[in-house]
Amino acid sequence: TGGLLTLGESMGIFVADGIGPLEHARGFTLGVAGAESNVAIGVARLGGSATWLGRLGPDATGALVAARLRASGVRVLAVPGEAHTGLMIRYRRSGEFIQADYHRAGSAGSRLAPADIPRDEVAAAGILHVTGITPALSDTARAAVFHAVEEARAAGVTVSVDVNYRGKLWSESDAAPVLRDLVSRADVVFAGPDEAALVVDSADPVDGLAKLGPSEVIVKDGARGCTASIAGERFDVPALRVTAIDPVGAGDAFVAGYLADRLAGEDPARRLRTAIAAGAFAVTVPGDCEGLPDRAELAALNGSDIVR
Ligand code: KDG
Repeated sequence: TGGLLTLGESMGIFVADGIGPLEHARGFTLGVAGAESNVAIGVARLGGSATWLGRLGPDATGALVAARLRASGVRVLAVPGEAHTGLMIRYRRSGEFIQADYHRAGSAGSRLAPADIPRDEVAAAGILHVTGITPALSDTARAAVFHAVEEARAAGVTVSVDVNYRGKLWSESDAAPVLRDLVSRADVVFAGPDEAALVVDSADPVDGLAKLGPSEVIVKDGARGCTASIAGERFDVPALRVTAIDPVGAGDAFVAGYLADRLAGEDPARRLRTAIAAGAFAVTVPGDCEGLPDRAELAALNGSDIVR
């Protein structure tokens, strides 16, 4: 396809309406969560071709995940699993303090395995995108990620990694060596400042990550914008000022913006501007992937030069 191929676990998510302790929540909005599928949706909205691969259970939640991804223009390679599809519950204890319960241990998605990865799909991709969430899910899921990465490298396919450390899934000491190994096999790496510090001990997180091997390192820092080193050139791009409603999914939107423009052959400065704008859109809308913009919306936010 020459487009984006990503793999991981996608889940149903109940997001409590309103703000306060979960015990007082009355209504929930049902959606789809999963960092990798958020990126796939973001790329598709921006006009790129995007495929998501993962295991889904034989249940209504699995059907929901597949249906919502397809409705967003993502090609779904669902590996049938016997276990249940994972679920999350998220609520806002206060306006700024967002909490999540995972119900994903033993899920279909967490049982992803190397045999689930079709070699021809990896070889045909323009970019393989994985995150540091999947290796935390199980030994087989970890093996699947590294297997896909090695297949991509062997086929000359660009490997993109979002470090995406999730403290609810594994400890920093378990995660650090695995994430470092993953980063060292990547061409393109995205990390937050804390994630960079987990992976490398360096005064300059961008340089530290670049020394592990990736030629494109992007450190995203929310409202502070991003710093990057791309083919040896440094970039600092400020964030756009927007009214933040829900920060969840902004990092995925950023990655989607960057990768969509990379697939479209845009230069690094343009990719970063699209990434920043897509992230800005995501924080203005509740939900993990509902706020992801299309090209016309990006142009409306940021002036017509953002649109191709
Ligand atoms: O980046 C947003 C994700 O955190 C969310 O969609 C759920 O994938 C998820 C996770 O594992 O936390």
